[in-house]
Amino acid sequence: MAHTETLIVGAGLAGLRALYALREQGISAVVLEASDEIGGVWNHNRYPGARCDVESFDYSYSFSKELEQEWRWSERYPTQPEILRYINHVADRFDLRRDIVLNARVEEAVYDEDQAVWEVTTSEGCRWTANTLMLCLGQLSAPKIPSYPGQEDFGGEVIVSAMWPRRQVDFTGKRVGIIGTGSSGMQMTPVIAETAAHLTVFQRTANYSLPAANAPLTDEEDARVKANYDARREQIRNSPTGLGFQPGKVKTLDVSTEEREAALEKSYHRLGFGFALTFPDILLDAKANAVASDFLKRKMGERVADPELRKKLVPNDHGFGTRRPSVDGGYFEAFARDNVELADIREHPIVEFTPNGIRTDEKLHELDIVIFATGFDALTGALLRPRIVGRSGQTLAEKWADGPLTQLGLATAGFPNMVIVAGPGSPSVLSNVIVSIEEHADWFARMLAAFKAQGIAEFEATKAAERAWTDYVQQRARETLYGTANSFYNGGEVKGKPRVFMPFSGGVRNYRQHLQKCADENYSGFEKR
Ligand code: N01
Repeated sequence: MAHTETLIVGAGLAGLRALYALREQGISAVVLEASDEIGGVWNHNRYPGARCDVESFDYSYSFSKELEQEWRWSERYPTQPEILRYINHVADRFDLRRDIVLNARVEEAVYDEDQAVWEVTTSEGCRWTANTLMLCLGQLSAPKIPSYPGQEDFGGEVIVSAMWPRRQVDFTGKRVGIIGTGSSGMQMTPVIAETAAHLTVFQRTANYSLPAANAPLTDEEDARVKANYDARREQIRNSPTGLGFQPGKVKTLDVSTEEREAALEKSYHRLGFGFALTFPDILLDAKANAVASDFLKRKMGERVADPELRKKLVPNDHGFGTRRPSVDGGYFEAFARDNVELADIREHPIVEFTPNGIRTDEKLHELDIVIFATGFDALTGALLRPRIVGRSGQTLAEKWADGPLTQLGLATAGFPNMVIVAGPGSPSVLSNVIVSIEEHADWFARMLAAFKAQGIAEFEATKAAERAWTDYVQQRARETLYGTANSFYNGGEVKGKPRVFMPFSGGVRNYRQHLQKCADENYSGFEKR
């Protein structure tokens, strides 16, 4: 059985960054990665058109000035292959691979209370012990795969967008069906439409989307950003969502209709997600939200010529931002093509798969390839996949049966020496996640170094602290409109999942202040032994 001070689970953006941070603090660490490649979601989501909807300059690590200056992004919004190249470059550049074990899926982690160590077993039967277990398992990394009657008899191919095969999938001459119209489905639709003989998009819920305004990055823009990178990072760290956008100062209904329209129009054309902050109350006040929602519905509608289709493609059952919106590159326009068809499965649900395709209660859609772009068991799904056993034999799944409980989104009582990076209770999916990852990685590394220096062998979130923080997360969420929709923020994406709002909606800057206070108080809310 091998031993390390900290065992990091997952070699995505979080795991690599955590390894770097721990090394900087002189703490030994090993990363266990289930796949045969690093990269996490950027390794698995290789579907056509996959790209990040956060700008390249901001969806990148800030820990190394050299890295910032050396790396040249090619487009405003980075594609999946480019992000994966970046992650691999970072691993090589900082010699991270020597502490990464591939093909090592963690199946079980059991806390040994006598020794104050975690005993970890991988699918290959390898065993590790570690003083600390650090979970870097991602927020949207456990794919949700539906199963329909007759699916096993389908004669074509079924592909899951989040488990995309490494080989080239050729759509030429193929009849393709995409189930799901979240970011993944919306991104791949216009790309697949270009080569498929016929594409059917099966939509259950119409989604808000803004045009991506993607463009190649010129040398001038690259130089301009790199000359002022520190200021840009600072702005990002001090913005509510870690994207650099500051909320407008005036409330939506406090300006004239003309001013309102002009402000929304300006955001719409350039800001992507910044649109939600055009006015400070868009996600807080129902009337303000209705204004922004109506504006976007009009914009989306203008992109669809056919009135019947427009009615279906424009959302009508939730307000903008109450579910995760998309930033798309030609999704609505794709439906103007002769080879693209919308199947509204709210109106005509899928009944079954047949050997030739998918039958709804309206008709049979003949298909050669079906793509499940059906999303994830968000936030808790990946954390609950391994069997994690804390004090007195309690599993994490048992502990979180009614929803996740955390002290500051960092750790949970009954699971000593275990920490979670960018998971529930932290800004996580409501932020530019790389900002949240870096914040946690550095904070945990400093905490573990401090505990090591103080000779502390065991730390554990207190029940009182996790109750107070979890209540506070709920309270902050109640101040917003997030509760008005079913979403993967609140467990609405998986049948039977506890309906609890999971991420911290108070913003990254506010969250950092909580982290700072906790550290300043010698890690209050944790028992130390
Ligand atoms: O998943 P989603 P996603 N039958 O959960 C539908 C990040 N991301 O992979 O809404 C039929 O958003 C479901 O319908 P409904 C980003 O954070 C980022 O697209 O449940 N349909 C919905 O339409 C994003 O938000 C990027 O009614 C079913 C869709 O599948 C998050 O990942 C790119 C169904 C799932 O949408 C998730 O995005 C990609 C069923 N049984 C992803 N089950 C970028 O940075 C689910 N659906 C650009």
